[in-house]
Amino acid sequence: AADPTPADRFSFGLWTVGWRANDPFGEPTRPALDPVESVHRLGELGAWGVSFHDDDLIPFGADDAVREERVKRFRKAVDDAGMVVPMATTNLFTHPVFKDGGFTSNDRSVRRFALRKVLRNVDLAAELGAGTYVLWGGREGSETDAAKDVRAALDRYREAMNVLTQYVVDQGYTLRFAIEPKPNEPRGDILLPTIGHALGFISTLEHTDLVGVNPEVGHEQMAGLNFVHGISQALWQDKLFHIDLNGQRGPRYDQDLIFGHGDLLSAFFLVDLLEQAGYEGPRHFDYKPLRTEDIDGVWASAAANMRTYLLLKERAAAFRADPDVQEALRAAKVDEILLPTLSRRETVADLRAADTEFDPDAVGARGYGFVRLSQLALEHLVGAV
Ligand code: 3MF
Ligand code: MG
Ligand code: MG
Ligand code: MG
Repeated sequence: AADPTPADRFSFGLWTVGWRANDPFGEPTRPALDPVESVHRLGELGAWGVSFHDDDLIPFGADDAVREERVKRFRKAVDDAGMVVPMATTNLFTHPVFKDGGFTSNDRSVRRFALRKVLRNVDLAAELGAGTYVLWGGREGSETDAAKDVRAALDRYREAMNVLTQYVVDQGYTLRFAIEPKPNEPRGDILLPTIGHALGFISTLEHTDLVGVNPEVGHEQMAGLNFVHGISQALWQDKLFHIDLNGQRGPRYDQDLIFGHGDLLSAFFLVDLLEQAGYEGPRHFDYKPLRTEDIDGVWASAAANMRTYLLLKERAAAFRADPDVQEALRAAKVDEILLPTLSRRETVADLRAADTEFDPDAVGARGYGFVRLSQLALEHLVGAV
């Protein structure tokens, strides 16, 4: 059951396995990978989809002939592998032109160029049948508060989103957009740093129904936040359009570890949540194969992401099915939170009248039994049950 199949809806960015392991202090340790090779290998490993940035596929500034040829080869590889392209995105961060941002650069000509770059790749995404278009604004931000009028930058961000959503409506595309929050790196501070900031921003947009979030495990954890809580709220607001699964060890640089290789307990509860909630989107991995690895290690790392997800899914199902767990959940009143706090037709006066029946000292003295529940989860996770 830990062997992935397309029914599991696992997908990978071309930039993940294709990362050549250059970091701020060191040169690449691996040769470039042909996207066609990546598609075939990922397909053989049981992945269902591949996603891409425009520049992963078509070199920045390539002419139309090169563009057409690259797209054709890629499309053929995806078809031959029996795979799909569930998501596409734009590189608005590598080229120096984007050093002060894309949609929110102080330079208006850069903002116009960024929009043209996105629009062009939105057409390609629609052509390849993608359902989601991700926007990670890695360069939208600042290092000094003297240099950015954040309120105006948010106006420009919103303007860009309104242009893009109106464009897909006008073209009759079925694409939806997903904003990917990140607190910092590469900018000192990035706009829309967390799921919560992004959800607040989205609520101000013209086509708010067409825009959701693409949260990444490590990005929320870089901000010290609980990813399971963030994903829960995104689901609760029907805004979890896509997800970037990976691993991170607390607040530090963006590690992009294999899924589960960071906070494993959080990964367990995340899989439990996604499966319980019936999340139907892609299980997309956005990770980096360790810089120490050769190409065999790259494919081993891709397989490890999927296997970890499936193992956690098995463990989470066993946790839910365990009679001891079910009893512990009841004892901990985990299901009681499903009951509305006021009964139907109960008034504030009725609520007040109930005060006589309530003994705060007695209730305050009662234990909730969360330790037992938490330990049961851990024991299922480590296979002790
Ligand atoms: C950076 C990221 C990005 C986004 C990607 C998709 C390069 O930390 O996570 O990966 O996921 O741009 O929009
Ligand atoms: Mg990351
Ligand atoms: Mg990332
Ligand atoms: Mg990401």
